[in-house]
Amino acid sequence: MAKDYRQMWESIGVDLEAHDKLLNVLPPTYGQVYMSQENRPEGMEYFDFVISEVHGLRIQELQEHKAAGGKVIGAFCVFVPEEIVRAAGGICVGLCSGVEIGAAKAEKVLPRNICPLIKSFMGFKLGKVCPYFESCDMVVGETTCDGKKKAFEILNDYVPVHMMETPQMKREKDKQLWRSEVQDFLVKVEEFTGSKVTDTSLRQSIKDINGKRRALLRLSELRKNIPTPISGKDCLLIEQIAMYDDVPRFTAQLNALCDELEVRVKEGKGFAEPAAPRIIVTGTPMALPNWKIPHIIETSGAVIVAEELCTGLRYFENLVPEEAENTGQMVEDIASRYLNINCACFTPNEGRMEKLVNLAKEYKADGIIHCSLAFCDPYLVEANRVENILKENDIPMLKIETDYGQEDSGQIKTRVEAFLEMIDKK
Ligand code: BJ8
Repeated sequence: MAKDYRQMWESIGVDLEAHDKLLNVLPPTYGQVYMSQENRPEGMEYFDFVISEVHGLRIQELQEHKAAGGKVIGAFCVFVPEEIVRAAGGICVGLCSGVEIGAAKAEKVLPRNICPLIKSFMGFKLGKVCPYFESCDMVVGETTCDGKKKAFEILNDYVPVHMMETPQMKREKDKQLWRSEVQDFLVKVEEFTGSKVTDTSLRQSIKDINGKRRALLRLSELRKNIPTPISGKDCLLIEQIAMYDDVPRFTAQLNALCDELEVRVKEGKGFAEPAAPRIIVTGTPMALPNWKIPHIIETSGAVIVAEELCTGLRYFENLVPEEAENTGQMVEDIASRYLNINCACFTPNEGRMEKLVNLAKEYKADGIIHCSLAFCDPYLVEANRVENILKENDIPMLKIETDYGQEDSGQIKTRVEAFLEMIDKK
């Protein structure tokens, strides 16, 4: 980071000592995982810059927004409709929780054997490590999995949490419930920000967020080419940054990168050899800076062509219609768009199975790697169903269960290499 931001971090309540520890880990990891890649597109420079300033410039922007009377609202799930926050003049930031930090503090209030993502967000908050978390005026929680749902009750002692009841099924009555939750969220955001959501502001916000999704979809389309013009690791990074960067700036930068990638495609330039095995990763979200599995896959000779993850397609597929005339209709459109997300917290979750089979065809994938965080019941249990359906469709799959530690990296690498070898012989 070019500038010294310590004063700013201290003023928002960040524990500088704990924060230093986090910053000491990030740059070497980033250098090792990202800067070691060869032949990266020039347009990645912007995203490298964003990471180099991850706790600097963007936090400063959030603080300026707050100083001007704006609110910052944090979210842990792609079910939180960011259109509504933006329409009320707020900034919605996806809080990441992709690193083990503050575990000792988190374990004082949570069981030891809980999903690392939940432990991480609790550790971040109790340890006052994350300037994004410390910038949030409110956090939006959801009733997706049990662990998160109950953890939000505890989190509410430290930061105001607004809970949204996310249904577990997709029947008509669940859709109605979800629509009313989205409507209540709009009212809550209006009260909290003191700004009315108008037809005009909501329509514009829908267009802005759709613009971001279109750019991400454009990137995904380009990855269907053989050879794919960009690494999966770079795409995951872009998808992670999408959750907290300024919306129009991010969209413009990503579109510029896509322009460059289109030229690469025309010239037949790829990230890897055309014969490199093409892999889709699916499972639990890979929150920043969790790049462990993608790094292992792509340093084993394969290329990741899509992420069926919440830090991936689930975040940006499906747009909200832009033609609605009034806020009521827009709220309905937003609710239906979000209820299309195929999270394993739903039962049944057939949409995810169909999606995976189709993605494998569309992206000409040779195999799918199912990555689940330890103790995540919804994804770990659903992995078996995914495996059966992929088997029926003759799509090879490897199942990985892991956490944020690096101790199992060697063992996972051996399994990934064996999987790639098996695909190669098919
Ligand atoms: S829409 S995947 S972001 S809930 S990994 S905390 S499920 S025990 S993150 Fe998720 Fe929304 Fe679903 Fe996506 Fe629980 Fe599993 Fe942990 Fe999880």
